[in-house]
Amino acid sequence: MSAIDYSERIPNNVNLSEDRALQRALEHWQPNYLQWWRDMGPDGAMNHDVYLRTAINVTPEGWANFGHVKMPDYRWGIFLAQQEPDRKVNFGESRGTVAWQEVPGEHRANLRRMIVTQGDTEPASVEQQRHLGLTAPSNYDLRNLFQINVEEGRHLWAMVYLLHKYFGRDGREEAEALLQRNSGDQDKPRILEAFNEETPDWLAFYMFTYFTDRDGKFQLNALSESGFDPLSRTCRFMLTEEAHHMFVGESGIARVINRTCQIMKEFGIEDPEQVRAKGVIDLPTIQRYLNFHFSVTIDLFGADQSSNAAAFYSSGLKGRYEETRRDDDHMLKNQHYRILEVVNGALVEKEVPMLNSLNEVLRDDFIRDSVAGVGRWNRVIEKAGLAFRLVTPHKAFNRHIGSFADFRISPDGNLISEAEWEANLRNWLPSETDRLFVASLMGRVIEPGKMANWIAPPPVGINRQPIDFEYVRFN
Ligand code: BYC
Ligand code: FE
Ligand code: FE
Repeated sequence: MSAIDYSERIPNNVNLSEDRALQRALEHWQPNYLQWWRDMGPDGAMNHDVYLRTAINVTPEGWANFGHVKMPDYRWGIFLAQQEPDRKVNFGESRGTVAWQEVPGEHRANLRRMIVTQGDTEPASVEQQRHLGLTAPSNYDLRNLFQINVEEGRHLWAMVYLLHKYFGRDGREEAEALLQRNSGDQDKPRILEAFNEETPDWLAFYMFTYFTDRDGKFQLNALSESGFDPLSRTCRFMLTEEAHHMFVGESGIARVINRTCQIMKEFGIEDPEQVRAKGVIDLPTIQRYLNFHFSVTIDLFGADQSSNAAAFYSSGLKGRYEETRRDDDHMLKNQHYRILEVVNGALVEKEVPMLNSLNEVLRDDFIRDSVAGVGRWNRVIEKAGLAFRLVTPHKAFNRHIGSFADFRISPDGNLISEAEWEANLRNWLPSETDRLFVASLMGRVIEPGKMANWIAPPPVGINRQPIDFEYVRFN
């Protein structure tokens, strides 16, 4: 069952044609999805021929092929990773029992909520990115944007399949609602805060795909440990697509930094205003964007102390990052974890029950992974012989979720007054002026091989094609 059937209206490897009721329900949802894609998907791009990869197999070897397609004709489908024989529930109270192929009644509400939350982020990101095609820095980048967009669309399909197949009428209603909420909408916003922010320019886009898609990596990894086997298999396949999204972010920022450093060296300038005058993005602005996207993204892990997180874990629904590779009892009942909290005007460590801290555990894993890539960006600056270094802000900085939300904390982790916060805000987070400056650089460059002035070319093309390949053709 690793090959995918493309002869059906909805490509799948789940034998959809054998479940006529489900097939009908999904075929009924499909035109609504396509309507949403036309209304809320990439602006003005429906007729372009885009060099996209399409999944054709769920085994790691040769799982995708590439070719020019118009995005509305992309074959969004339902692909589950191969079933592992004799898979067990690997953590929590039911540890050791056979993994569930149906939803355990007592966990139905929690499971639905998690699937809906996961599903909601996918179309949200497409909505956030819908105007970026109009200001792409190159034909190559434009293609990468659209590749990410169609795959996030497929991730929505992945969650909608689970809702339709396993949650009956309320699942179908949730699937409809996923097309009705919209990013940033006053009345019907997306569920999680970061997905209601704007992604107004390409610096924001690369930061988003570096940090926020990485939340996807960690959440999907935790869900791929689920005792509910269909969720596990769905998420495992989604993760194979996710790697490219983070690559676009990491390499995108590296190219921006590379170009800025090149100009700084060439003209022997360091002053941000002088750097800006050359039409490239100064490093302090990149730092402020980093601060914003990092802090908004770590909010996505939820509160540091969460009884929801404990319940999701104990009931075997959501594990830790790489749960099955960890060497402990996978119950965590009497274990503890150190979290930070504010006591008498200072951040102090406190030992709390591990089960309630699992959001924090995942956040800390995410932070370690994020910091590694920031180190790679710094090597680009170092190679250019410049002293500037990017840093990830303290995890308590600019938080809106969890125990730090009530305090003002500087990027280096000091509790500060409201006045100090206000006085420094424009040094720490992108100001209106920063955003206007970055926006002023965003002109559309689409001739194959050409790059906008503010970004270096990528080292290699996509799927071994040259950098000046016509990744997107315009009609
Ligand atoms: N914004 O007990 P807590 C991706 C709410 S990204 C707004 O800590 P919990 C992608 C929370 O709902 C991966 N509200 O919550 C990336 C709760 O509300 P109630 C997305 C928030 O449930 C890029 C209350 O605060 N996947 O795939 O333990 C492009 C107390 O919080 C937020 C998932 O997130 C927030 N940031 O943790 C495309 C996986 N945080 O009950 C795609 C599924 C918390 O008091 N979701 N709240 O009304 C989950 O596992 C959990 O829902 C969360 C939240 C980890 C998100
Ligand atoms: Fe996704
Ligand atoms: Fe993604």
